[in-house]
Amino acid sequence: MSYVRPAFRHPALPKNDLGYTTREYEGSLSTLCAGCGHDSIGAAIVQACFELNIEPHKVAKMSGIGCSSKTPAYFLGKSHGFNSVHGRMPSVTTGAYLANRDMIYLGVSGDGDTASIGMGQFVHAVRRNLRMVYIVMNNGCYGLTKGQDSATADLGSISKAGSVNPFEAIDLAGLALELGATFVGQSFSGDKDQLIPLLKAAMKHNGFAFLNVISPCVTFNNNVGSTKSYDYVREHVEATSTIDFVPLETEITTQYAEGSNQIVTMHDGTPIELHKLAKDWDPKDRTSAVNALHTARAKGEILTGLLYVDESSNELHNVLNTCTSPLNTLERQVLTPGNARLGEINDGLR
Ligand SMILES: Cc1ncc(C[n+]2csc(CCOP(=O)(O)OP(=O)(O)O)c2C)c(N)n1
Ligand code: SF4
Repeated sequence: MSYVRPAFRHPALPKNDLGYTTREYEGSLSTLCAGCGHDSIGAAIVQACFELNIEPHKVAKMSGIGCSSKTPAYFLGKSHGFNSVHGRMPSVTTGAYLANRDMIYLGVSGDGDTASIGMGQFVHAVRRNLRMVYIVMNNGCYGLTKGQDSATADLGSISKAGSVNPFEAIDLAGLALELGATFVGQSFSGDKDQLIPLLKAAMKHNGFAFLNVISPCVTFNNNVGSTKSYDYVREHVEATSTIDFVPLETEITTQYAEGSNQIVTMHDGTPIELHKLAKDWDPKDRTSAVNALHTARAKGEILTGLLYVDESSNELHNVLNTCTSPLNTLERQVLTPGNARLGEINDGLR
């Protein structure tokens, strides 16, 4: 069986401003189980990058280990990629980002990859506010190693084998908010109308953009009693808002009832328009977002949408005042300025 897509494409496929069709943003054929939520998230990434007119070579796909971490092979086949070690995606991305701030970093992880072995790495990436999109494809289990409960499995959730999970779940969106994340969104792989604009907004964010996406594992965690099955999630999802991503040059003309919509301006000036569904929640107020999450959890709901955004986010390179050019573009003279300069630096440290 070949996993390479045929080169044929329909001549009438729509093109974006760069003259590319979605084919230029696809990867090789997926080897995941048919119906796996992860493939839907990959398809949403393809569509978001197509709509944002992103040059594929400007993207670096970073991942750890797991079915989720395999997905970068199935989207953006013309982009850079680094499939790292289990739980180590954040540190590898930090290194790449510090060496080259000009790329768009798309980090893909699983709930096992992030909430267990990679937890220490994850919290520091949030804290440092590096400019990346961090997507957790959250199925509540370790899909690649045959479906053991992960640390995001809900208390009382029943596995395919019939065992009841005795532990409280780690809420990654809540944790990211507590740690000071400057962009926190939550979504469902089966809701591409919400996921695509969320991904676009995340890619425009000037800092760490966290997206926790519930992504059912059809093979090991889609049974009755599982709180990460398609049926359960569809029945319990509660959207905080719907989002319209407004291209920079387009005037916002739609009218909504007062108090129901809110404009968020991304770093490059791009406005996104949130149509709020929950009255007492403000996406620019961290405490309000934390409260909304707690309230939803108490009611057994899964809150989705853009939960929180800090428009004035100050990303890592600005904080560290680092070199503006990618390190691989620096000439030898800049990298080795000579003994006189070294002497000045040493004198400054005495
Ligand atoms: C250091 C190390 N420990 C354990 C494993 C085995 N392992 C591979 S994937 C995985 C968990 C995958 O779960 P998750 O990150 O949730 O991704 P999913 O497959 O569910 O998408 C584990 C424990 C490994 N590859 N490396
Ligand atoms: S085992 Fe689960 S997570 Fe892995 S590809 Fe299959 S459905 Fe997806």
